[in-house]
This record gives sequence, structure tokens and C-alpha cells, in this order.
Amino acid sequence: MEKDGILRCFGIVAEECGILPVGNGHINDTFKAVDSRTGRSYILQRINHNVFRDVDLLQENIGKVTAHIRRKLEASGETDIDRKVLTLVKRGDSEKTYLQDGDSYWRVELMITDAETRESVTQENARHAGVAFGRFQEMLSDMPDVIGESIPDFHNMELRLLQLDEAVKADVAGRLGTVRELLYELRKRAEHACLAERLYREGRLSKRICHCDTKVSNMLFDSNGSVLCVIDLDTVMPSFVFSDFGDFLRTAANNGDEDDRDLDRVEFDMDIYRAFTEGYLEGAGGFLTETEIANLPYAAERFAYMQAVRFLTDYLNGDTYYRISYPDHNLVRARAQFKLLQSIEGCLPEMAELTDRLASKYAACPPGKSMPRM
Ligand code: GN1
Ligand code: MG
Repeated sequence: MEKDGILRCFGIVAEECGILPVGNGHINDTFKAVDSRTGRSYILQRINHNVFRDVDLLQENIGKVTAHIRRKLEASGETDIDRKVLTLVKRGDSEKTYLQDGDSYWRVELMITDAETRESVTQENARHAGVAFGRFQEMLSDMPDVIGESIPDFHNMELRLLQLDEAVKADVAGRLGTVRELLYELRKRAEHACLAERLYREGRLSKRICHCDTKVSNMLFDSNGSVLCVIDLDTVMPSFVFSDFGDFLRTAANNGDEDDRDLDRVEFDMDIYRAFTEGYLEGAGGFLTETEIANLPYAAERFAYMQAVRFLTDYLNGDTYYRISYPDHNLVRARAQFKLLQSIEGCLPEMAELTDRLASKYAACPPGKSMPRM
């Protein structure tokens, strides 16, 4: 079916020639369309079914999460709610919020109007991002519905390490010889990297509903610089709060690029850490436990480490997951993430001291005060 036909199934009338590609996502294909009768704008997306294998679960998750956030915003007297939470459009003929057409899966959302994105991170927008992602987790912390994992074991560190071991054993691309030193360094840190999984097994850490793809490009800003809305809810799933805290810093607090060959540029930026942590603790309010707050510096380590492991695994597997631009791209990425990890390790005492200080200012449950919630 053509895209205008897909839209008609969602009750929207648009000319095929006016349905234009937008955004720069790597996973789904995204288009903008305007309903010629009402003038209202919509986002049409083809969902990448190879990454998100259970589209029914995916769409149910997003439906539950957005409905819960909408109820919270209404209860707190917010106005302009259609710009502050995503709205999925239902099909005309069913309660479903997606349509399968042959091999493709499609969904439609209301387009959020007069919104801007930011591609680079400053101290100011890092603080705004912290508030937005902290508040996002906080709003979902009492959601009664259960939601599933749209990518099973997505942020499971123990499984990521098993996948690395398998890739090493198979060495299908014959690349093991070039990565031995990096492998040795990563394995030395494996036990520490799995701290969250251990705390969870011991009943000292809970899973919450997290965004799991926190980056500055996944937020929409109002023209005055404040955050309107958190977007890209495909990976929203139960995880440790560390997912959202750590993965944001992995991208935002790196002075170099994710795939920088010049490792001298790859340094952890403590000013971004301070601004983001301050915002995050303010946004999260009182729901975080002592264990969660005390391990926020670990969250930053965990995600630089996890990404080094994932890139190295893909390199050994012959580049089957991440899109690459040149033959050793995944190795360059893995080395850059490892350099970021080393830089974070050097900052840990300062991060711990700062986090404690900010927690006593913003969080209802600062480290030292016991408020177990397991
Ligand atoms: C992928 O495609 P993008 O940039 O949103 C990956 C993340 C990684 C990231 C590394 C579904 O995200 O987990 O951190 O690449 N998403 C998926 O650049 O695997
Ligand atoms: Mg994404």
C-alpha cells in the first residue's frame, strides 16, 4: 500500500506527494503528513521489525506509558498536554495503534507543533535534560500496568558479556588477534560492571520503567529552551534507573565523539555531569532509593563499559548489528568508549562527592538516610 493509503486506515486524508521524510533516526523510517481537511500534522513511521520483533507489545507499551503520563499531566493541571506527551493515533477500524501491510508495520502519532530539537549538549540543556528524564521516570514510578521488554535483555550487562564471550570463541571474522589487550582490560572490570545485576538479585535494587535511549535528540524543546516532551518511546521498558542516567552521560558528557580516533579528545566532562545530575535529582524528586542515588557515578561507568562491550562484540562478529562507515569502525568505537570509561574512572571520587552534596539538596532520600524500596 502507498503511504496515503496507510494514512487513510488511520482516518487521515493526505496527498502522497505531500508525505515527506523527516528526522535522522537510524532504526525506523519517519515521515510527516498534513491532513488536507483539518490542517493537522501527523508523524507516520515504519517500525523496524528486525529490531522490534514484537510490534504488538511495543505499541501496547507505548500506549500504556503515554496514557499514564497524560493522566498525571491532567491531574497536575497542566495545559497544552498534546505538546507534552506523545499521542498515538488509533486505526479507524480497530483499537490497534499500528497497521501491518505485508512485511511493513506502520504507526501514526500527532505531530507536536512549534517544537525544536537540539543536537549538541550545553550545561543549560543538560540540566533541562536531567529534569525531563528524572521527571519521566518519576511519573512512571507508580504506573499500575505491567509493560514488557520491547528488546529482551536490552541493558542486561551479564548477557552482553556472554555475547562477547561467544563472539571471542567463534572469532568468525578472524579479528581476535587485534583486540586482545582491550579484551583483557574489559574482562578485568567485568565483575564490577555487573554490580546492578548483583544488587538486583540480592533484593537491594528494583527495576523501574525507564526510557533506555536517553539522548539530547530524544527530547523536544519549546522556543524558550524548556523541555516540552520526551520522545522515541520504543525502548521504554523495565530496567535499572542507571540506564537513563548512565546512557545520557555516555553521549552527552564525552568531549570527543562516540567513534573518535583521537583518544586525547575523549574526556569525561564534569561540568555536564554536575548540570545533568542536578537536573535529574530535581526532576526525580523523592522516588529514588539510597542505593540508586549512591550508585549514580557507577551508572556512568556501566554505560561506557556496556557500549565498549557491544561495539567490540559486533566487531568480532563481523559487523552485523551497527551500521559502519569503514572496516574497523566498530573497533574504533569500542576503543573510544573504553577511553571514556577510563576517564570516568579518574573522576569517580569527585562524582561521588558531588552526587552526595546534590542529593542532600534535592532528593527526599539522600545517601545515609535509609529508605529501602525493594
Ligand atoms: C543504538 O540507533 P541509536 O543511536 O538510537 C542502540 C543504542 C546504542 C547506540 C550506540 C536499539 O541507538 O542502544 O547505545 O546505538 N539502540 C539499539 O550508538 O540497539
Ligand atoms: Mg533510538
